[in-house]
Amino acid sequence: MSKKILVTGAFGQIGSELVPALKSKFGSDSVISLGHKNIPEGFEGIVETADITDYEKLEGIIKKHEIVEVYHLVSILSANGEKNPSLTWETNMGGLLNILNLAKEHNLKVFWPSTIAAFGPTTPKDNTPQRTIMEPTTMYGATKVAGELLAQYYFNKWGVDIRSVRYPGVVSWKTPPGGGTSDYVVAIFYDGLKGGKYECFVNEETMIPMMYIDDAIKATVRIMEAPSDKIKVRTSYNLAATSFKVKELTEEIQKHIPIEVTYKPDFRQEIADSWPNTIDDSEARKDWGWSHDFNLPELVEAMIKGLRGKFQMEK
Ligand code: VAH
Repeated sequence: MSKKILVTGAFGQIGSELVPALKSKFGSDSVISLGHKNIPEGFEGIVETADITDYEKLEGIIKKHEIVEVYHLVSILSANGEKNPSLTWETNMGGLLNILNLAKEHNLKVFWPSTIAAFGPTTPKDNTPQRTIMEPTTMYGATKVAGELLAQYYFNKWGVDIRSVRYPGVVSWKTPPGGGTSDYVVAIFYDGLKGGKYECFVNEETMIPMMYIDDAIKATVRIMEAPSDKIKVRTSYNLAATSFKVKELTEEIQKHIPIEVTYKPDFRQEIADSWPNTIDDSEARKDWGWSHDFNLPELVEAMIKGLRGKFQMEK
């Protein structure tokens, strides 16, 4: 009997690529995709619908499918989070608390992503250490710092086997840009390929840690495969791949397609400026063998190839 895995937020940016990766690794019937209001038409697979703050509904799904592992991806991200901070707290913290209590009651193994948005303007910006000042200025960041401490508490007090990484800005083409600040890196490709120009909501000097989706999925699967005694950090591991300024990204894209980028910074500039430039992820590399594959050139090539295929199919 193959193990049963629940993915919450299964239809978001990470989930829409993690689900196929888990299916190919463990078999299609192993993966149960939990959505709420964003389940795509014609999705092929086992789907459940629930509000992440509904404990009873979630417990029913855990029992029905005999779930043993949960990848808990539901989160309201940084930009959308500032539009409704109280909903962000309720969703991000209420959801995580439900998953932690279910894990405690049903002996579940859990993955949950934190983010480099858990750092703030007082955090050392270059080669940000694993343990450092964490005073984020967004509600999203506050929920991630609180979530990291909650996860560590459940591990220390009840032995809940929850593992976590601090994702950088994740870059992918399968889902359109969402409610994140880092989504400018996705939007530049969408608009660039569609119309040859892009108006960027942060300035050309903006530089934050980024990661191509394949690396993010690789880290997610790898940390969950690691033996428990290798996981020395039970808040969340720093994770990094590459960092680049918007102007460097534009120059790299222009090697492949003509694109004109203009700049009109908005409220997201202040959010991006509060985050680190580069991250020290040496503990993840030491403890559970993390390594990344995509630097800026490879990321740009993969994004252009993927989107060309996607747009071709949509014609
Ligand atoms: C966001 N994509 O922009 C997320 C991420 C580091 C950024 O956490 O909110």
